[in-house]
Amino acid sequence: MGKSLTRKILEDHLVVGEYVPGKEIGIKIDQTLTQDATGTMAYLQFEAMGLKAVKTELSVSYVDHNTIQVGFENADDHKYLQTVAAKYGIIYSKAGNGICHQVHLERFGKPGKTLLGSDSHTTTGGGIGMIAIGAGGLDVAVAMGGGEFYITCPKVYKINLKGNLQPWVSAKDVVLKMLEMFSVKGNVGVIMEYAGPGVKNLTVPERATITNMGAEMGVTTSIFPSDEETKKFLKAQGRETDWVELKADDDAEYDKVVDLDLSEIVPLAAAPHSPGNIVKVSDLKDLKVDQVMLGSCTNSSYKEIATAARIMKGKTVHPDVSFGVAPGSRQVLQMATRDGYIGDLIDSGARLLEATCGFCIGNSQSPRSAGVSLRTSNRNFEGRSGTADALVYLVSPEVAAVSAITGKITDPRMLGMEYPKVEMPTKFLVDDSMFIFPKGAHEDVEIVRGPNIGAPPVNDKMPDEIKGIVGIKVGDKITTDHIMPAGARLKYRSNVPEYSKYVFEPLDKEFPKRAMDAKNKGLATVIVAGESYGQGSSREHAALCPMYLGVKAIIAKSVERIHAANLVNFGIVPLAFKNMTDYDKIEQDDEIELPELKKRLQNNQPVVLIDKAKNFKIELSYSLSQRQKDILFEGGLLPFTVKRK
Ligand code: MIC
Ligand code: SF4
Repeated sequence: MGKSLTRKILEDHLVVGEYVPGKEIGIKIDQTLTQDATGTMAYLQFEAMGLKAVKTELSVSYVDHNTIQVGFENADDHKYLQTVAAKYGIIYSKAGNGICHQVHLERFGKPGKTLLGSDSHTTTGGGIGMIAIGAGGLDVAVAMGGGEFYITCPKVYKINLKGNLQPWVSAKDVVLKMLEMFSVKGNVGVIMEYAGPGVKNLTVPERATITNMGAEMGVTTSIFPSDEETKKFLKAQGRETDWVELKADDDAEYDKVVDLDLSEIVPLAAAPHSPGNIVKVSDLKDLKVDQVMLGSCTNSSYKEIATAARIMKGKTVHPDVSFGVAPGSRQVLQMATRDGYIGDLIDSGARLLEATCGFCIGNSQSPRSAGVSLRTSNRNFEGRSGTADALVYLVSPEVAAVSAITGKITDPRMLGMEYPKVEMPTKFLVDDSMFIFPKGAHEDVEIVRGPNIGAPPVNDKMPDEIKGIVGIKVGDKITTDHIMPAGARLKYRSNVPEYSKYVFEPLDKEFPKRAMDAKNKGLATVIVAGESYGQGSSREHAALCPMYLGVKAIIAKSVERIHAANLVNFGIVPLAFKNMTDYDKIEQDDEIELPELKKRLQNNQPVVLIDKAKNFKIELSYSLSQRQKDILFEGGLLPFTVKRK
């Protein structure tokens, strides 16, 4: 039996373990990326490791999330990141240069390499044939120090693409279709490998849209082969020498094969409040729209901005709609300006926004109360837009643009307009002047730390047993946006004591106080949760801040991959109900005990929970490798790594 492309690349990078699906493996990481919101903590942790320089082939520090700069905090972070980059040999991408995933694809992504990024949408790199994975900042810091990255050896699904997209249907609709088929849960430990005759009909940025939103399915990553299209893209970026041909063997073995005919896909939308809530755009007709936002790392490439501009040319944005456009990178902005597209958009009444995450993370452009917002981004979690009761629909750039004109959500095929087919440029405008390339590692560079930069808190070693309270009981599909809100709170990312005041803010504002009171009395806090706890971002603050508040364990029906890894990295034990109905028995504020926790983990015995308040005993399970247990015993990955040195 032949090998999948995933298997070929993973085997090439295997340093610990064997390629056996379901088993833990350690892989070598060639490239890393960070963004500013997760980057400061990643580099503070890297500094704590005491190394002289990064050991990867390439590491890039992007500033793209917190660029609003209201108050000193964001700018303090930027300066810290710039000086750390210069000291340790990291490329620094200045604010204004673009969104990390779009820029990385343009300038650094290389087929066949591994990329680890402190952002869940690092998976975008799969569009260029990389194994590109999102992780917590601490895992990225360890990888920058040359340490291997651990994943569960994946199951690989082949998505066999056939046919070609119809006019007005684009890559966003493909990935929304995938979300309809696979949903946002139940895909942990899977890599989606796209193959088949339809692949050649998708350009690299289109492939990247599809791999980007694999994150919403909860897969480890997604990957496309590296073919003639990939070569064309790299050539147009002046990087033809980075190309290699990569594909699966013809007789490759897969855990599942699913056919997807591109020609059958129609314009789709993800309705509030989940990227998995898929409906046909045609079924939403006449829904009035207040806001349309084009951009984010999912749909902000040159071709997408140009397509929207061609739709808008000579038309006017509906009087009741605010239409914002955020190009994905400075390259996209420069080219769209040069080619007149930005002018066409502005003429139509669009608002030009900075080439950053901006609206997507909810730090600006919040819709009106109960407003309907159409966005080309990848997440529509409740409240993420910054307006608690806004209704956000995720759509393609084509649907976004036509709806900006009509003022209601519109299936573009109904308008009788000719589809403006934009060709991919054969030469991109390459201007790397907003990168600061390191001049080797400089020990004498002074790292600038403004008052917003705090030291990363370190956990104590794991106690033999846990005695404490259930600090909060939450339901299913709790996202990291529920645990650690972003938006206006994002600027506290480098200051854990401050940011910790907002843990679970959208669900229960009293939680931080309750947890701190318990901590001050010497009691641990335990969180009880339903299914798919920790969906969404890679933000390790969703583990780090609870750790700071004294959270020692999470007991859930299930925990998502990146979040589970982050919990272990910060010394919080992820436990699961053995019997799902036990979830119903426990309540918030119950006094509980986990006797002999350490010994039981050590001996592979089920963990026992005693609910002292209600006087019952239940068994809990866990899925932890010996390495993860050792990390937990030390109190987290940072003390574990420092000790191992
Ligand atoms: C997001 O889209 O939620 C973010 C902001 O990009 C996060 C990273 C973060 O929280 O900083 C992600 O996707 O990992
Ligand atoms: Fe930025 Fe949004 Fe992409 Fe996250 S999903 S990296 S916030 S553009």
